[in-house]
Amino acid sequence: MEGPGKISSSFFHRSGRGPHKRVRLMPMYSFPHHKDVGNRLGGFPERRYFIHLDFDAFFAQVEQRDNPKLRGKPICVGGAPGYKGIVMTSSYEARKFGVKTGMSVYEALQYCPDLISVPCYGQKYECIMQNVLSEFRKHLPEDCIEQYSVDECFLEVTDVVNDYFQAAKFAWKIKQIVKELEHLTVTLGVSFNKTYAKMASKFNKPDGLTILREENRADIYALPAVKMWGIGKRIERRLNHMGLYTIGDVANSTINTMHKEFGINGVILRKLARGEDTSSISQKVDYQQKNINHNHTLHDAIFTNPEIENEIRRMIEYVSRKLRFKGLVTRYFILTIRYDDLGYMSEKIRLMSYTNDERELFNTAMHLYKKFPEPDIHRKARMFGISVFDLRRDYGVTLDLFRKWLRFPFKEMDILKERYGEKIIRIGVTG
Ligand code: DCP
Ligand code: CA
Ligand code: CA
Repeated sequence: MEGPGKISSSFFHRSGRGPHKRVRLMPMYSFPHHKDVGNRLGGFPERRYFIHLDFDAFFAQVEQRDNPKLRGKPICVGGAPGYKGIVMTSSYEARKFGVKTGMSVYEALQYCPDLISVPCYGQKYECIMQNVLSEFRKHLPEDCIEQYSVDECFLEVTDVVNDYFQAAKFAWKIKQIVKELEHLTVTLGVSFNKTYAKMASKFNKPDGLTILREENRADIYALPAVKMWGIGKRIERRLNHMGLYTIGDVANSTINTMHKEFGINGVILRKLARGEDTSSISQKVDYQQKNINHNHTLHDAIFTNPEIENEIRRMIEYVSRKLRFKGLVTRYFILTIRYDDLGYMSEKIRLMSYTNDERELFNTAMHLYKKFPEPDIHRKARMFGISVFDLRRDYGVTLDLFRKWLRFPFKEMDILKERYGEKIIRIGVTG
C-alpha cells in the first residue's frame, strides 16, 4: 500500500493567453495550497474513517422549515416569479416535475405551473452551517472538521471510532445533532477516504446514510464514470473513447494510459477511483479563521465571459459578506478555476491593504482571472474557488483615512439582503 505521499503536481499548460501558463493540479478537495499531506503526528493508522455531510435541497429545505405554508409543496429558491430569477435549488416536490438548478424560474414554471419561487437568504444558510460546525466542535477536535462548501463538510472520525459500526453510530449522532439543532435533514456518506465518503453521500438522498467499506468497492466501481467527483461530460466522453465507462474501468486502467490521455490529472483520477485518496481534513477554514474558502462546482460548466464574471461576482459577494459577518479583513487572495478537462489554474495576489470591500475583491479576482487561459466551448470552467487569508480584525474604516469617503454601506446591504433576499440590492450590476 502506498503511504500518504503527495499525489498532486503541476505542469505547464500551453494553450491560453500566455505562452506557458503554470497550471496547478491537485486532488479534488484540498485546494488551494493545502494539499493532501497528512496533518497527523506519529504516522497513519491502518484505516481511516471519514464522514461527508451534504444538506438535502439545502436552501429550499430551510425555506420550507421557516414557512409551514411551503412544506410539502414544489418550491424553488431563486427570486420571485416573473422576475429573471434563476433556480438556485428546488424542493424534492419540485424536482419530480423536472425543475433543475440553473434553469430560469420562467422555464421552471413551464414544467411545474404550481411552483412557488422564494427569495434567497444567503446569510441565513451560512449561519446554519456555522451553527452546525460549532456544535460538531463539541464532539470532535477542530482539526477533524472541514467546511467544504455552503452545505457540505467533511469530518474525520478516525480518532473517535474503531470500526465501521462505531463510525455509523457516530454518523447517526451527527444526523441527530443537525436535526435537533436546526430541524433539517442531511445525507451522510461514511468511508475510508474523502472521495468515497463524498460519493457515498450521493446515495440514499434525502435524509440518508451510506457506509462504504473497502469490501463494497464494487458499488462504486459499478457506477458510470461521470458519477465520480470531478468528471464532467467532456471527460466522460474521452474516457468512453478509451473504452472506459465505469469508475471501475478507470480504477483498473493502467497508469500509462491515463497519463497519456490526461497527464498527471489522469493519474490522480485513477487513484481517486481506486479509493487511494490519501488527503486529510484541510485546515483551510480553520477555527481561528486564518482564512476563508469558498468553492462552487457548477452543474453545467460555463465559458462565456458574462457567465464567468457573474459567477465570480457571486463568489466574491459571498466571501466578502462572510468577512464582514466575522468582522475580518484580508490581505491575500487566491482565485482557482477548475476546468472540465480537470486542469486547474490558481493565482495568488497580495492586496495593497487589508480589505473586505466587495468591489476591490471583485476587481482583484477579475485581474487574476485575466491571467488564466480563457475558457471556451471546448474547455469550460466547472469549479470556482476563492480563498482569502492573512486575516485581521476589521478595526473600521478610520484606519484607512484616505479611503473613508469611498466606503460603501456593505453592512447595511447585508442587513437588507438578510431581510429581503439576495436580489434586493447589488452594486454596479444591472439586469
Ligand atoms: N446552489 C446555488 N447555485 C448552484 C448550485 C447550488 O446557489 N449552481 C446553492 C443552492 C443549494 C446549495 O447551494 O441549496 C447546495 O447545493 P447542492 O448542489 O448540494 O444542492 P441541494 O442541497 O439544493 O440539493 P441536494 O439535495 O441534491 O444536495
Ligand atoms: Ca446538498
Ligand atoms: Ca452540496
